[in-house]
Amino acid sequence: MNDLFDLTGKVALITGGTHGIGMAIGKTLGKAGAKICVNDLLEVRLENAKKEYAEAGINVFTLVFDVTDEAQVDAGISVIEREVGPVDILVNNAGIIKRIPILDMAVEDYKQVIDVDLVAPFIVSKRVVPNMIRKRAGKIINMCSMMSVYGRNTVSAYASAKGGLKLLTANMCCEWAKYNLQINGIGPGYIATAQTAPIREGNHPFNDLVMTRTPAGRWGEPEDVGNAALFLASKASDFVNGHVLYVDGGILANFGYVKGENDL
Ligand code: NAP
Ligand code: GCO
Repeated sequence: MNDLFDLTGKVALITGGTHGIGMAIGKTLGKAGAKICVNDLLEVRLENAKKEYAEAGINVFTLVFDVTDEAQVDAGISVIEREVGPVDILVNNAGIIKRIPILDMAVEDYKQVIDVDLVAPFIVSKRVVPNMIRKRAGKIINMCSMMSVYGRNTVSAYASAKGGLKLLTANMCCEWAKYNLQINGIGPGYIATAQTAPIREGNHPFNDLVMTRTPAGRWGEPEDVGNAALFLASKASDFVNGHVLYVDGGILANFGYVKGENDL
């Protein structure tokens, strides 16, 4: 049974894996035996992450590149292929969000979110996949969101990107599953990371919404997502393709209920 989740000898790239969900995925896949590579925009983030991974017993390979820049992605992946090996597991995790009402949002802001959250997974996957096709094996995990299926006020760019990423995942499956590549998404609900800190900390009223809409009654932890990523990165998911696995404590199953109402 353990062999199903053994990633020994696999090379995994987690984009933006220097903290939050990406780091939780990196640690989980690393503990399963994968060689972990992470990139970020800032060297200082990578240096800090290297120490944290080392405390978890993981010797992470780090490099700076911007996932939206095709030339930087090509150069970065070339370094990984030369220094570590061809990428077997790609986690398109890097992402941003801008919480701005549509009428107040500059087109440039909208485009920036689309570039990082939707175009970048296209760029990085295009660069990594040829070696996966050559090897007739590969795993791609696109970091979607419950906002791949829901909208909410102020996150139009983010939901547009994550909705698109859900269907980009489906299209990657249609084109690459025949080469024994499995391409899936993970759709986290509300997870306690730096990205959600502005709507979670300091008794923010959004906390009440998350608590009443999440049947599990808690914010998710990055490790909850890391565990789902291990499944989608392992042999256990070899016949799962084009799927988005929601890790949301039941939010998508829940229309909602009156706060404080006893379960009937
Ligand atoms: P986070 O704490 O903001 O981390 C995002 C990471 O992406 C950071 O390391 C960031 O680097 C990196 N990044 C951003 N733009 C980049 C670029 N152009 N090139 C390279 N790296 C870049 O976010 P998180 O909460 O861990 O979320 C990780 C992923 O899960 C994102 O795709 C997010 O949309 C998704 N997600 C999060 C939640 C949640 O509730 N937290 C729920 C659903 C989906 P810097 O720090 O250097 O900018
Ligand atoms: C928000 C949150 C969400 C989460 C996540 C939910 O402002 O609503 O940031 O977008 O990040 O995407 O799945």
